[in-house]
Amino acid sequence: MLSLKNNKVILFNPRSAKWKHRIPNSILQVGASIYGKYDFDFIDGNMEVDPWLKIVTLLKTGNYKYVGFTVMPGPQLKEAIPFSKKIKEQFPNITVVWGGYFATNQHKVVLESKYVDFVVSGPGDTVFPELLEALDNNEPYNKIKNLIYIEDNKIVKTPKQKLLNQDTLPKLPYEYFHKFYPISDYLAKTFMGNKTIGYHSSLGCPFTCSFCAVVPIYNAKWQGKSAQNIYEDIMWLKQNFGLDAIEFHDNNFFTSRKRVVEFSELMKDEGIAWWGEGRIDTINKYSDDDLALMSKAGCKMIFFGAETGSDEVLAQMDKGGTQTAAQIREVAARMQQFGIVPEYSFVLGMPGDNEQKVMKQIKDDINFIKEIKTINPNTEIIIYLYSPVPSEGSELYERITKAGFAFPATLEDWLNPTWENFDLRRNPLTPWLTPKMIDTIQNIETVLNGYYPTASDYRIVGFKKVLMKTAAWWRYKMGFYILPYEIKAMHKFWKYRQPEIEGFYSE
Ligand code: B12
Ligand code: SF4
Repeated sequence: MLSLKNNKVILFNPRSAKWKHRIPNSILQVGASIYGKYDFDFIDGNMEVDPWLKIVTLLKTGNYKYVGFTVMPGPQLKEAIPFSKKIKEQFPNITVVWGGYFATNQHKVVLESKYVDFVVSGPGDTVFPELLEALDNNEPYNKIKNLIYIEDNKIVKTPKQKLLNQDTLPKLPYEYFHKFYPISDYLAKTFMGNKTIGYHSSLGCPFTCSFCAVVPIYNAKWQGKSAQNIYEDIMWLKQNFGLDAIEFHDNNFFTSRKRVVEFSELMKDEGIAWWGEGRIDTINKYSDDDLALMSKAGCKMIFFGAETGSDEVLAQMDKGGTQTAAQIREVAARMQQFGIVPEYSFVLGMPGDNEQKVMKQIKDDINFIKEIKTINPNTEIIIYLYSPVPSEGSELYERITKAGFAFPATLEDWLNPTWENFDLRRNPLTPWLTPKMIDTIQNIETVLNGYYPTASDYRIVGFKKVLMKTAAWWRYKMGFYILPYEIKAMHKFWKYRQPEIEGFYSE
């Protein structure tokens, strides 16, 4: 039954990229949960020149009662925070609900701001419609799972829901979404194909890396849609919108070998290219036959959290205990054999006992990255500065708190540009990292991106690539990374897109 006229819902995706954005799967999936039960509008901040005007125009009709925001750390906060504040000031009867990674991991400051009424902590698939129903009928909501709210000045957290069987979830309402924003506007030309879509086939991750935002939300649980179900969605998108490439946005697409092999069998004659994120130790258990099949089925590149070349630091990160430097080398070599590009991300600047140790680790990792490039020059390297995630109670969290690190005390403090840089892992504000260390890491990153420009930015070819490589090669070979302004200038001039910040370059 559709809701009464004045109970409509707005689902808002705040702007996350300057241009060529991904389809906003978070609000699409939340939309699926209320489709047919509530009237709702999608607003994608990425697609609107003035999204606030759009929101306020709808709210002024008096037909709306709820606004749901999906919020990741970083640029999305620039719209999520001021818009929520203005909604509360101008429309105090509207219920504001936040979901997503930032909302969940930073729920305390979010709720203490007083302009967010509820945080949905983790999946919202059954929780969101239940919450709306309870609010609509003036019924208690304290029995609904995955909710965080303030009652009597105290933060209340309801129990966590077991992860649902993803095949039981409703299909994403692509056709309904299409009425608001044409799906074709999200099909991007990337290094993989002319019509690339972002698709999310599973929730959570079975591992517990101590630095990862997924862990406090999913507590080492994972659930994925079946290969058949994913295949059907993809074929539907292919038939209706001509899609020819997919970015799998799952935290860990390759968790179930059986599912990946089944999926590859289904995909092997479809001519669709794909990319996904996985773990080195998991993929290393795949046989050569599996990898050959995946390659045949269109797998072009796999993103791996390589993190560091130190076994000691890997153990400290709690990578599940099985990833080693030797495996990182081995997988780089194996991927080359099957024509799949390994995209390795490294996390530099982890806490150490003293300054010398932190610096030594950074230098060792830089040498390790160069070694990987020698093993497989096609390896894409992504460097992050270690930014802590507040998984309260964890050993790492205790350590960084003792070392003097603290998160912003208010929600609006997150809008400070230094915290945006923190979110983007450009400047982690961690007390054990000196400016010299940050410079060292960022300079090597610039030189590396000069000598080995990412293959995902397919505009950097021909003379651009040659010029950049020439400018960077002597620095790279001599290990001389200081002040690489000439390379920075080229990156700026050619608008080099770092995939880790805004996703793959696309048109
Ligand atoms: C696609 C994506 C992006 C896209 C943009 C997405 C967009 N919204 O437009 C791009 C590439 C731009 C991007 C960038 C960044 N991202 Co990002 N991104 C993702 C990714 C891969 C998928 C998100 C997604 O679509 N999920 C699919 C939906 C269905 O899942 P979901 O969002 O979790 O939604 C469910 C629940 O959370 C909840 N829910 C979510 N929103 C809402 C809202 C309401 C109202 C309700 C009720 C419920 C609800 O219900 C949903 C259904 O169950 C995630 C990792 C992941 N696998 O989720 C990282 C992730 C969210 N990103 C992350 C980060 C850090 C960033 C960056 C800040 C930095 C970086 N380089 O990684 C940048 C900068 C952000 C920016 N520019 O705004 C982190 C967040 C970590 C943290 N500390 O909280 C994640 C978790 C990746 C990771 N493991 O580190 N990102
Ligand atoms: S394997 Fe990846 S997604 Fe899973 S906990 Fe570790 S870093 Fe997070």
